[in-house]
Amino acid sequence: MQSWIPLVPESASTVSWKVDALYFYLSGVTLFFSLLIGSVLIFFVIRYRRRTPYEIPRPVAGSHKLETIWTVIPFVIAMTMFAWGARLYFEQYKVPENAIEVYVVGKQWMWKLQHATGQREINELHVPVNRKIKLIMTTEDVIHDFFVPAFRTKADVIPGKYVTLWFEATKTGRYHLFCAEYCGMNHSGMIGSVIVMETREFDDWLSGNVGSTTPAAAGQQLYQTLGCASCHGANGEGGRGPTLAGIFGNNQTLQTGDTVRVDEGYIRTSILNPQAQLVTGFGPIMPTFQGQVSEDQLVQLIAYIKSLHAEGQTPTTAASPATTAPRPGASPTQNIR
Ligand code: HEC
Ligand SMILES: [Cu+2]
Repeated sequence: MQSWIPLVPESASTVSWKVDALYFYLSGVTLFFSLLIGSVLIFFVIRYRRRTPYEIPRPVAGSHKLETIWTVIPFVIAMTMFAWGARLYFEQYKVPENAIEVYVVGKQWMWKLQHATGQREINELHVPVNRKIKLIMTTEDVIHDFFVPAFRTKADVIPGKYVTLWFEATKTGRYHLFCAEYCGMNHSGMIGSVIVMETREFDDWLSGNVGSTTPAAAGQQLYQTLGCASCHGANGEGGRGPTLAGIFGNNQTLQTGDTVRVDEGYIRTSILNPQAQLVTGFGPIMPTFQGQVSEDQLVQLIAYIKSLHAEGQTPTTAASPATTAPRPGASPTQNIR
C-alpha cells in the first residue's frame, strides 16, 4: 500500500494530498536552505582560511540592509508555513455536519467501534466511499491514538472525554489502522483496518450485520432503567429536570450565566458530574452516575439524547445516519442537521 512517491503511504482521503503538499513544501524549504547554508559554509571556510600564522583579519562592518533581508525573508517563509498549516488544521479538525457517526472506544489493546445503526466491530471499520465519517472517540483505560496513515488523519483518544475526528475516503480498499500512542505491553498488536466500500456494497454489509440494537435504542432502555425518566420525562420532554428533547447542537445557558454548546462532551459531563455545569433555573438535584455507567453505556445514553427531537417523533430510529440507498429498518426521518 504505497503511493507512486517513494516513502509516502497511499493517499486515500480528501485531505491526504493536501497534507502531503504541505509536507513537501516544508521538506523542500528545509532541504533548500540546508544545502544553501551548508555549501556557503564550506565555501567560506576554504575561501577565508588563515593562510599565515600571524594573519589578522579585516574588521567586519555591520550592514542594516543585509540584516533586514535575512530577517524579512525567513519571516515571510515562516508565515506561509503558519497560514497554510493553520488552514489545513482547521479543515481537518472541524467536523462537518451531516457526517455519518461512528462511536469508537479504545481499550488495551483493541478498538471497539459501533455504527449509529447498531453494528459493532472490533479492530475493523467498514465505511462507504465518498462520505463524511465522524468518529466520536473515547477510551476505557489509558490514552490511545487513532491513526489511519492513508487518510493522513490521527488523534489522541483520551480517557474521560470525547475526541471527534472526521475523514472522507476517496478510494475503496483496506487501509491500516494503528494505535499511535504507546499504551502498554501489547501496544504493537493494537492494529486494525478501515475497509472502504462502494455505497451499495456498504449498504449490503450494513443489512447483513443487523441483530444488535442501535446505540440510541439501547440508550432509551438505559434511560428508563437508570431513572432518568423520573426527572427528565419519559421522552425527554422535561419535568423536575430540563427537557432533553432537541437540546443537542443548541446552546444552553448555565447558572453562572455562561452559555455552552450541547455536544457529546457536555452531555457526558452532565451525566457524570451534574454539578459542574448547572442549567439555569434548576437546583443541584441530579445525582451523579459516575461509576454506574460504562463508556459503552454513556455513548448509548448520548445517542439516545441526540435522537430526541422537540416535536416528539419516535426517538429510537431517528438517529440512523443517511446513506444514499434505503436500508431495511432505516427510518424515514434522517437526522441531517
Ligand atoms: C433527580 C432528578 C434527575 C435524575 C434522576 C436525572 N437528572 Fe439529569 N438533570 C436534572 C436536573 C435538575 C438538571 C439541571 C441541573 C443540572 O445541570 O445538573 C439535569 C441536567 C441534565 C442534563 C443537562 C441538560 C441541559 O439542558 O443542559 C443532562 C444531559 C441530563 N440531566 C441527563 C440525565 C440522564 C441521562 C439521566 C439518567 C442517567 C439523568 N439526567 C437523571 C435532574 C435529574
Ligand atoms: Cu493503544
